[in-house]
Formats: sequence, C-alpha cells, structure tokens
Amino acid sequence: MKIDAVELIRVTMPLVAPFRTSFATETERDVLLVRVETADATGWAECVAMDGPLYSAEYLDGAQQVIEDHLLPRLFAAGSVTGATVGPLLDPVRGHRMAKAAVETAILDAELRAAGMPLSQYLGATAADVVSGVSVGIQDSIPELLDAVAGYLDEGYARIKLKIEPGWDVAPVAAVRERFGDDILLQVDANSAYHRADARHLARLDAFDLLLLEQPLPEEDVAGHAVLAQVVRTPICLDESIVSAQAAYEAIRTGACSIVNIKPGRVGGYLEARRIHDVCTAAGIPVWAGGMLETGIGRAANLALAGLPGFTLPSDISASSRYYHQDLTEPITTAAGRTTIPVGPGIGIDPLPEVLAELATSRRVIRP
Ligand code: SMG
Ligand code: MG
Repeated sequence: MKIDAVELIRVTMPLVAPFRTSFATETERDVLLVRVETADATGWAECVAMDGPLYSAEYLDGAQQVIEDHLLPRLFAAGSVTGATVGPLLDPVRGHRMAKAAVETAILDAELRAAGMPLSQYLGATAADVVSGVSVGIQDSIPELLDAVAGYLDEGYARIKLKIEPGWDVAPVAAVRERFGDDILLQVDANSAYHRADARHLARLDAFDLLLLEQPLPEEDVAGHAVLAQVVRTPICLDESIVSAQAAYEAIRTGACSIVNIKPGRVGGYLEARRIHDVCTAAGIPVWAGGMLETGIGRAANLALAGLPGFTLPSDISASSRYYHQDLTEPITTAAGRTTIPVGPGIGIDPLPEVLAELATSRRVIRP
C-alpha cells in the first residue's frame, strides 16, 4: 500500500467535568488525530499522548514532532507499507510508543477499510460487545464521590474504578463499599503515586475485596510491585509499567502483577497489544482494556481489541458522554453496562466532518 498523504489534526475537546488523578487535573483533552490517505481508502487513528509528560514520558507536541521528523520519513522511504510492516520499519526509533501506535493504527485502518475487514475480525475478537466500567476521578469530598458513583451506577456501568493517591485511598474506598455494598465490582488506580515503604498502608485496602490495585508504584519499579505483592493480598495490576510484550512477560515471570491493563497506545499499537494479550493468556493472567479519555476514534479501535477472549475483566471503555457532550464521531453508547464493538471495516467509525471543522485547532498535511 502506498501512502499518498498523512494529515495531522489537533483538536481541543472540553470535558464534561474536570478529571483529577494523582498526577493532574484535566479540564480538556488535547487530541492528535492521524489521517492516512491511500488510493483505496482513508485511515484514522488517535494518539493517546496527553498534553504534558505526567502519565508517562510522552506528550502530545513531542509525539507530533516525532511523527513528522522521524516516523513518517521512514515510512515514506519504504515506498510501500502495511499495518504489519510499520512496527519493523519504525523499530530503530527508540520508545515513542504512543506516536508509533497512532501512525500504525491509521495505516492498518486504511488497509482494513480497503479490504472490507473490521479491525475486530483482523485481531481475532470473538465477542460482539464489551463490559464497560467507568473510571472516577479524585473528588473534593467523600459526599461528592458518592454522588458521582451513584450517577454512574444508575447509568448501568458494570464496574467502578476509583482514582487514588496518598490521602485519598482507604477512606473513599471504605465509604463507597459502605454506601453501595459488597456486590459492586470495585477497583482502584494510583497512577504510580506510592512507594515501596507504603506497603503496609496499601495492605489496608485488602479489607474491601477490590478486583485489583492498579499501578501503585513508579513505572520503572517493576521489582517493587513484586515485593508489594508479598504484603498486599489485593491482586496487583500493572498499567504504566507494561510498555511491551517483553515487559509483560518479565512482570509476570517475576511476580510483579497478576492482572494486566492493556492500552494499545501505551505499547506501540494494536499488534503489540495483541501480543501482550497472547503472553498473558498463555500465562493465565487476565487482561482488560484501559482508556486514555479517547474520542470515538480511539474508543472504537479499543473496543475491537477488547473483544479478544483474554479480556475477562471489565474495561475502562465508557460511553462518549462520560467525557464529552460532543464527541468527534457518532457517540459511543453503553447500555446495561455493555458497549457494542463496531462492525464496519477498519475501526468502523469516522469523525463527523462538521464537528472536526469546528473543533480543530491545526491541520497539517504531509506528503512523501
Ligand atoms: O478513558 O476512561 C478513560 C480513562 C481511564 O483512568 C483512566 N485512565 O491510568 O488508567 C489510567 C488513566 C490514564 C489517563 S488519566 C488522565
Ligand atoms: Mg491506570
């Protein structure tokens, strides 16, 4: 497949409410879309890098620069590409997995649209829909948290994930359990806000029968998670630390996690994400689909992956309305805690041209 042009589109999306984690408070989502044009089809993807390098080292302006200066020149030089050859062609560039994922996904989408094949089918998905949980940010008070959780449960979400940090952990978890009972599926995500010395404190969460404790320690401290797992009974799930199938293999082998969060953007794309799924499934480790406040473009592709058989825990793939009054696509909707996997070719969804025209802050076309 020959690439005729790549367009990089920046969009600013206001959030319905601020989303606070242990590392930042987001009030809008700055989005980078990649549009790949070939003779037979147009492919779309969304880069999951955030505005600042706070979730991980990558950030949006850096991702765009790497795409323009280092990734696209290598692909253009190759002359012809497919989704499967992008990874090897970009391998000499170290890191920058979020940037690589966006480029690979847009090319794969174009290829699959031309072939008339849904991404879910290409990846080997066996499900028609995905169980949807919701991620609840850190709130100013416990009553506000309980109101927020009540609202999401009313909407039918099948699982609640609470963002935690030192000073906002045991008390909010206890309050949610007390108010909503032992039957709701509940888990927590620290975004690496703790240290090994907090092990005894984190073990207090064991009293609340959580599905998992996500990324308590820094990204690089994989070994620390193995130490923590000796003290804390709640299953440890890694997110930021799992940057590749090799990282997943090592984390599992050394006892650092018993569950893995898979975000294709974090690991360099859907093909590496599927390899992580396969490594985990072979080792008996359950996986689930994470989220990065994606628009419908990113959510649709994540849904395709989350249909693979190893995705046995509820996802962070919620409805468009969780974050956006106006999504870039037709809204993704959830019903009774489930979200349907798109059935059209490729990622199965397109940006709405008039919404894109209104919200785009910059557009740049790059040709070979
Ligand atoms: O898409 O609903 C979503 C976001 C889910 O909590 C979520 N993502 O660490 O898992 C995570 C965070 C990363 C983004 S926080 C700004
Ligand atoms: Mg996380």
